[in-house]
Amino acid sequence: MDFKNQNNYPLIYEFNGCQVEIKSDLKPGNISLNKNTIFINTQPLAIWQEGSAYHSIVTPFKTFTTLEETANAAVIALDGRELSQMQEGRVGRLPQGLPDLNNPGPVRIRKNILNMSQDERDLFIQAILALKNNVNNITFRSLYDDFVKVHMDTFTNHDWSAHENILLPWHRIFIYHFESLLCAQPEFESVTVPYWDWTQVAQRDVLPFTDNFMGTTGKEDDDTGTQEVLDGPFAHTKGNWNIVPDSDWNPITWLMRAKSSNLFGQPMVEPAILSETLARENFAFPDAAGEGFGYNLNKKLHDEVHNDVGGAMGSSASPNDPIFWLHHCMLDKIWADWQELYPNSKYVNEPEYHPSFDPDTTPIQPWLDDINRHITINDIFNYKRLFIYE
Ligand SMILES: [Cu+2]
Repeated sequence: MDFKNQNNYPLIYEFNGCQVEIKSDLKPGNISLNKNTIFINTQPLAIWQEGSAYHSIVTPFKTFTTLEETANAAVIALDGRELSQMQEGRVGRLPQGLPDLNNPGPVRIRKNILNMSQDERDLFIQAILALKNNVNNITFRSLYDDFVKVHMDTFTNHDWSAHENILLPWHRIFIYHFESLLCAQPEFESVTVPYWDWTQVAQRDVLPFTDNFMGTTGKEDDDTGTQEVLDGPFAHTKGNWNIVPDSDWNPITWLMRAKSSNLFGQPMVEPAILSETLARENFAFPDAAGEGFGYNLNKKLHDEVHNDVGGAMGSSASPNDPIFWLHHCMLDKIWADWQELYPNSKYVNEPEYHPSFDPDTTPIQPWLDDINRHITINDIFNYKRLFIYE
């Protein structure tokens, strides 16, 4: 172990017009987020160690061997911007690239993962990895990670109602926006987000839990609770899937899922629960059958699959697990099926949730803020001009 710097701390110096202060050395291998060691212009820089390498929240994909290198790289990357804005601000700004919904282009066809060819599934994976590698030089996050951050922001912006009153409309536009970026990439024009029917029994080596699609479960004999997914394209060990810690999120950089005993051997949602949900004609409760379709779907189907897959999927940063898109696409398909079953159906506010939404006028956030696009529930209620389910 190299303790040669130990006597140099605390250390204060000027670098590129910034004052850098390094208060003390860090104990090697400390995986938790540290905001007490490096300060840039007196603001704490969130850093962590993985093995003997240092990372900082400003340059999460880079590794450094000393605290000075870590601090200096952050100063260069900030390029005059304030650290507090980078770390705590709206770094999850939505990327551009959502089509004008009045002029959306060709209708996209979304498929069941079981009905895709292996080439189509490979292309979907490659398109995701390409977004993950497309690092935005404003946010220092990849375009993929911008979507993760926006999803995290829904839990601190309750007026967006993304997991309450407008779970389905919010995620419909969220998936559509993500899909728009996937297929805007030149080699991936044919890519759409597919759906995973989780009323089928989940099994190892059965889609989506295969080594060439989503990978399988978290590490089995795991006393340390790392829950690390070790196979598939999103295994951290393959080098393509580094999860970006957030300054308020545990700095786990690998994809986590539950163990196989939680995942496999039964359907995540019993088919009977899906049919009971589709039998609810009213969107909101209460109706004659009790709770309405929207509430049932949110509390039973939606939550159940997030919790069963576990790990990243059980957190506010659930899009860190790409299975998120397959799950939410399935929920959206169920909503589409319900719309077919009850053609006169409308979106109705759930009485227990606030704020309430006027489907014609209330803008869905954060699209209005971020890309100055006024999108209402009714803009996406008629989904067939945007996409259909095959
Ligand atoms: Cu969500």
